Amino acid sequence: MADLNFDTKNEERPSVTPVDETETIEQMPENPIQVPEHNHGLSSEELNDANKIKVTIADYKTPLVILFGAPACGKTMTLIRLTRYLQSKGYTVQPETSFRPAYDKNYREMCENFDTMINSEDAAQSTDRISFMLVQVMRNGRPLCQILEGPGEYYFHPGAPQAPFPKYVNAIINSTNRKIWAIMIEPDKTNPRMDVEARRNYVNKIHKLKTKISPRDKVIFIFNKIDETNFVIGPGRINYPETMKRTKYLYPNIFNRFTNENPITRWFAPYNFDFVAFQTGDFSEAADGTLTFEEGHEVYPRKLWDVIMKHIRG
Ligand SMILES: Nc1nc2c(ncn2[C@@H]2O[C@H](COP(=O)(O)OP(=O)(O)OP(=O)(O)O)[C@@H](O)[C@H]2O)c(=O)[nH]1
Ligand SMILES: [Mg+2]
Repeated sequence: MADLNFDTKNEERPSVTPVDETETIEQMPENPIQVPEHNHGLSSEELNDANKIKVTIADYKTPLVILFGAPACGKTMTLIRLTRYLQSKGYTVQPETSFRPAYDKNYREMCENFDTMINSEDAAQSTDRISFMLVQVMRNGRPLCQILEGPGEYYFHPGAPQAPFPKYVNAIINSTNRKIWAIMIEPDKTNPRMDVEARRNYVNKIHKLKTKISPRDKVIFIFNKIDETNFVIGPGRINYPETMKRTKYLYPNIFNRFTNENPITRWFAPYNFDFVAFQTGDFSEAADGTLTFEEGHEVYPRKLWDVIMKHIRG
């Protein structure tokens, strides 16, 4: 049984597995597992075994942009910032309702309240509730790409760094969609779970991923939380050489598997990925303890979107 299900209209694809709609974690308060707030919506079976997680990518032709990164590196907020930017520029960004099974009430509510959530200033409202999200970006009714956001722990778990990817991640890796891997990194001291050892282990996980991704896929490294570094000269004006140097220091050997092997182009383009510095926004704690979000400068999502579009076009 594949965890990644495709459009049932296509006979050759595995179909969505029927599920017991009554089985929700809300109805199982006696569940002994400590469930992180943002995993609400997963069935008890999925919570007990990540290999049971079911996702469906109905559109297996439109390219997939996968936000890949450790817990709390900023995947959800990146999706939110990018969505806000795209909507302000006249793009349609809408969640794919079929992505999660019907028992995931949390997902259904996220789909119904997507615009409100995207525009909320309460950062926790969005990041705690959004666990899985697949959105479609359209321009003039034409789909351009789908952006996939998932819990970081299923890509890299600092407490279980050797854990293999759950089945659904492998299924996404092996899906027929053309893929753009947006691999996220961040400065040190911005994420308590990502200490020196965790960052080294994360590099290993990225290398593992590299062995699985298709040569026609593209890779973008997103250095998020750039506002927490000294490399910002002005909005969007980044000291890129220093940011790269810092990345190599914080994540030793991270780019080793991404060197450009082309004998001609490698002299002026040593790597085969794009590198984008990013800031989703400013986060401040309000008097009542809630974390408020103020979106960052537009230049960041604009540049990121430009790079994504470059890869979508070819
Ligand atoms: N300084 C700064 N902090 C950020 C930025 N983006 C995200 N953060 C912080 O990182 C936290 C986690 O962001 P999320 O978007 O929820 O992270 P995530 O990768 O979705 O995390 P998981 O869902 O647990 O995998 C936020 O609550 C912010 O505190 C940024 O651009 N700058
Ligand atoms: Mg998240």
